[in-house]
Amino acid sequence: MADSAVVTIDRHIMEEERKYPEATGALSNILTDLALAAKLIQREVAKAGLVDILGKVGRENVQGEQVEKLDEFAQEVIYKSMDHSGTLCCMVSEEEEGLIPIPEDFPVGDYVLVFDPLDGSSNIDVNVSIGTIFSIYRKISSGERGTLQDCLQPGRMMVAGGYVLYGSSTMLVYSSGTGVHGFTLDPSIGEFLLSHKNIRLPNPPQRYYSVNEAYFQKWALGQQRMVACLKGMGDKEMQPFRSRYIGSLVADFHRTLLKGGIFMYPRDDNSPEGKLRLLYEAAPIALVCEQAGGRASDGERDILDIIPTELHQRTPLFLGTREFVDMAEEFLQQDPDLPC
Ligand code: P6P
Repeated sequence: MADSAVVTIDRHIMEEERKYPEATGALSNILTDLALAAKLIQREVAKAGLVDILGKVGRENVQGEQVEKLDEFAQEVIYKSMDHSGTLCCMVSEEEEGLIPIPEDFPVGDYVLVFDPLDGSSNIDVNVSIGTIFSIYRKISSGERGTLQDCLQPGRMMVAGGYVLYGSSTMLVYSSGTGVHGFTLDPSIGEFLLSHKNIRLPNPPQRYYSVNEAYFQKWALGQQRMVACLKGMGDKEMQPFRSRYIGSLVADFHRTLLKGGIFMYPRDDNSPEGKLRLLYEAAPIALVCEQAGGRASDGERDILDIIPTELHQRTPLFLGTREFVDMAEEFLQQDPDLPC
């Protein structure tokens, strides 16, 4: 296909589906519905400063975090875009404590949607890029309607995963296991157009490290030594790194995907399992990262190999350029008294 071709996300999804003669079209419908939900969310995010959709709704979500009005809006949009499609057997959301069943009077399907409707929502009021993160699994239980067993699958079982970044432009980036493709929303025609075909982490990478250094004192020694070395404060000659940290996972990862480097959200004394959630933050981002030639680890093993035990379990997260993630694991597993 000529690179100048104008390819909408719907056309791309259909062309991907044609590669699988046995495909029923259900996965395509889910992805198409998610693209529609993204457009509806983007419309509100874009005018957030103008209408009364900023600020908080005065309640906490299951995470104990203040729910922003846009969080609630995004949750509702995705739920209502997906609940009647007959493609899902259940859903899991960052905003809801338990499994979200499909309403009794709606048809059910063979897929599970796990999503964070609006990650980084604490950044909404200051106009920092935020994102929607999603992952899709096949139902593995025998029943018609989804169960916890269907939701607690390792990332390796994901059939598709990705994110929407509401930034200077709105992009939908996803993988269904055959590479990573990015689509940029053209608001003038309301279409996501293929703008980044087969994204690969760059080689050589930009030497960016991305971590919230405010927690330095709470980190394990290996984590402290690594960041000291990345800053040129160790006694090992190392080509210098530069620091970039936005504090919005999708934005920090998207930069890492396009430029290279390493993003880290390590465990610390206050958060022994880290802050980020495995199912709907780390795992879908890890799929995209691996499919683009990178690595995603919890500091000891691949994120996609972790078998979840709880819907909202947290995990430390190190992802980006393969050699940098490998280096992070070495620091974390090394004797802390070794020089950098
Ligand atoms: P900290 C945003 O609140 C978020 O959930 C992620 O998007 C982001 O990577 C992380 O938290 C930032 O956390 O502790 O650096 O403010």
